[in-house]
Amino acid sequence: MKKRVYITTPIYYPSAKLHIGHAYCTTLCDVFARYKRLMGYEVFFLTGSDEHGEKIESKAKEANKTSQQFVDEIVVGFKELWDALKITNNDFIRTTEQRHIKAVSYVFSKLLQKGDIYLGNYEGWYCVPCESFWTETQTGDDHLCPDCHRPVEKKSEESYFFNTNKYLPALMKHFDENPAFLTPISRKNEMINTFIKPGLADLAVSRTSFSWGVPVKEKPGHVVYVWIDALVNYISALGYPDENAEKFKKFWNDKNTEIIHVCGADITRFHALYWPLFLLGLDLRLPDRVFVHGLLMMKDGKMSKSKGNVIDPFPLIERYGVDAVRYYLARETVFGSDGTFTPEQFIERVNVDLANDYGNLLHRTISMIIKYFDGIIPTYQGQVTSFDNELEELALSTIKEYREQFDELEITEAFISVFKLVSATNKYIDNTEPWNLAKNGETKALASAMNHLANNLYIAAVLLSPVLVETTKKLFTQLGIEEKFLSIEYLNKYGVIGGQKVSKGIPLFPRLKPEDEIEYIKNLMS
Ligand code: ME8
Repeated sequence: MKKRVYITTPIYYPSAKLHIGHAYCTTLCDVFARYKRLMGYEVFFLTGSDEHGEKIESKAKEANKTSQQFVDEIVVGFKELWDALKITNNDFIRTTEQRHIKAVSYVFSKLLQKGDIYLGNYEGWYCVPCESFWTETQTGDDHLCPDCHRPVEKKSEESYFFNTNKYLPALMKHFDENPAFLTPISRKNEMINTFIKPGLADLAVSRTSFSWGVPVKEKPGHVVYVWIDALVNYISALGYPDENAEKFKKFWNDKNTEIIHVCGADITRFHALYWPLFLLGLDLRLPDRVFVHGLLMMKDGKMSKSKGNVIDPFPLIERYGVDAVRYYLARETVFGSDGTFTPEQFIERVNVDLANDYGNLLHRTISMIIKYFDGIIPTYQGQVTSFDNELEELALSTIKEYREQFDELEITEAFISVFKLVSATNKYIDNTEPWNLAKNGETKALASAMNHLANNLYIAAVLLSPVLVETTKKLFTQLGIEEKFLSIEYLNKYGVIGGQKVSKGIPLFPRLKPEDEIEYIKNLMS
């Protein structure tokens, strides 16, 4: 078992404010990072901003700002969003920082010296928003970008090229030997069929038509292609090119560290093909996993400013709380599949899972413990009824299943498992009928029921703590559980909770009125 994890999000373009799609990726990575920390791993979790390139340069011009001023302002908003979402990144890398620029220059020079990069001339169709060149066949008769479907422009310029075919056999070997390297499997097939089989062209890795980038020091007038620049963030943040830097040694070079890159389906080829090829050129180790998540759409298709269907996460967090937003993102769309954001589903998730199933279970449990046991959780007495037996078995198997799922980045599935446990615990109240046990003076069974309810709530709370970052503390407070119990250590054995004094608090998640809230969210789309 590896005891260290390095997890990264894509570094987003500060060309506009971030939307719910970006929040989706970063939140899911944060949930994973928190899970691993809960399991005792040492985690390094990185996010950042990809600040160079033609698109940013032209946006800044439009706004009458220098490129640096422009990105500085937008990046403030990135950091505010991550604060609001309680993202626990260990570092935030900006590609305009000196530490990064130094690494990009080094990488370019090294690949040039090795002969992996050569000077040539590029002619092709260029998509400015995607910063990508395409061939005649790829853009079709209408000359549209095959990725974003916007018009491309014909361009010819002197350019450096990266010799992709030099390391392709080694990369293919890596794919074959490491089935988990690129998942979900559909993404691997897509890469092989769309890019490898037709033949991977050499990649243009410098530009001369604009200047907002890392200069190629060997050739004035050239700047390093934004994708080399961007991908290098994953190592520059660790101190590369200083291979003796503490973080680099620990989180990249040490084979005991599991390196996981998470990215959206729109940028798979950069992470699964070009990045590993560059790393092979640099004689560096390849990541263990590239996990590709799906894209969130809106009902009317792709999110876009021009369609006016973009959702800003801030007002959602303000109105419904950070945990509701985080939970919705983690639970609604299976991590790895595409999804659709709808206000209706958002409200339903919060109401059904969080307010009804989870919040209500806590509320009912606390009320009964106050009523029947003066607010003190009875201690664990083993399995008194057959319902106790069943519930304990389910709790223990849920913990196991949850861990297996989480380790495979099946984050949504892991939370589905926890909510099955929550539902079964609600059902346990119906089965044991504590009010009848009280009426009939069956104190031992009643005490056991209260203890099982408290223990199951506790287990669910620990398992949900990577996503419900505020609620877990509230639940602990209401059940009188000390903070030190927020640890996986105590979950090995059933029945650790007992003897605490509970207290009634405000509901964890107030029930929302669907019509009003759906209207409210619809009005947020802009
Ligand atoms: O591509 N649904 O930056 P970017 C889900 N700078 N996730 C979405 C999404 C949506 N609708 N829209 C965006 C870049 N994302 C480069 C990355 S990395 C070395 C350089 C998420 O600002 C998703 O993770 O366009 C996607 O891959 C990423 O944002 C693209 O962000």
